[in-house]
Amino acid sequence: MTLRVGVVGLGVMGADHVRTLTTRVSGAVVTAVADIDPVRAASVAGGVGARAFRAGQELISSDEVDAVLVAAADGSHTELTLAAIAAGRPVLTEKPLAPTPEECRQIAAAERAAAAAAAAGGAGGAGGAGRLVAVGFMRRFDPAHVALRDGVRSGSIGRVLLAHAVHRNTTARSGGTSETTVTGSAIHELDSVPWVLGSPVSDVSWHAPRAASGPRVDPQVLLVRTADGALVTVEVFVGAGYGYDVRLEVVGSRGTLALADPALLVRTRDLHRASDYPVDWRPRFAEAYRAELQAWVDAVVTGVAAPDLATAEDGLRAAEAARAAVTSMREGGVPVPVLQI
Ligand code: ISE
Repeated sequence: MTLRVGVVGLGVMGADHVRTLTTRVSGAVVTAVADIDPVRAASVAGGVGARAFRAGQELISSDEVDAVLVAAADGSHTELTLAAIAAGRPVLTEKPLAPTPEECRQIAAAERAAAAAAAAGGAGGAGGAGRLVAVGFMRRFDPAHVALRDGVRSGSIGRVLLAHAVHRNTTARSGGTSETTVTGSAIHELDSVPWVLGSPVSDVSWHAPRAASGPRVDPQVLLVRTADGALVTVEVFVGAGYGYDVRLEVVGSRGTLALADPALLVRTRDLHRASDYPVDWRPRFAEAYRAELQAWVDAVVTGVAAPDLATAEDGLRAAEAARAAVTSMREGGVPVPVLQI
């Protein structure tokens, strides 16, 4: 079976996912795309021989797709994901699953209800074990993050004590706020760090130096404690200016493990040594996006859950941790417990 995928939202990530699904993922074809900009929808559709829709809801309910990828604005994730569940369409929603924990709970509840109805009717869930919803936390498919997770979980550095995460963008997206730095950027670490360490986030406190510039506080630092007592620093600097730079080091009782420098080349010349940074996340995580999309397609086609594919519950856990961070931001940086699910 070739999975017919519809992609809703053709901005930076949606367009990239169309390219990846079309050229680097087996077992799937993009048959429909939707965007509020009809010119953009027609252009992307024309490039891959898909049908262009103006509204995501129309694409979701059309009989031209088997599964849906939601890459539209964060504020539309809830309505589009709920529509996919209602239509019985497996859906991969870009992070965050939804901007608030309440919306994530609504999605998780709708997925459970759909799974129960399907079980009563004898049908299985597309993502395996009744799961229709997957969330685009692609760092779980980054080979370096996978190796880091495996090394930490093997006990090779002893008991985990600390971790240090750095997440720097070249330029901040326009329209962002101090809160969306947490819900739209730090959300990656609020999923990947507990995933690497194997322990959920228990509390978060928010900190910042004097604002680097403008109303959006940038950089920000989250001090995260995990349930098994590790202490993690998460620096997010969305206007760092020099390049896209994601780092993670884990400090154990017997040693450390860290993501290696992802640069492919190092130049030496005139007494200098240099390597390049990518401009944004797409080149840095190209293999992660490909592997994540392949895992999602395979899970939908076979009905067998992909172990590392983030679920609606994972999206909710990250949203609850983000809520705690934003609450701490508004309350002067006090540690705020994370509501456990
Ligand atoms: C962006 O939306 C992403 O998801 C990137 O992976 C992240 O690094 C960036 O900070 C976000 O703005």
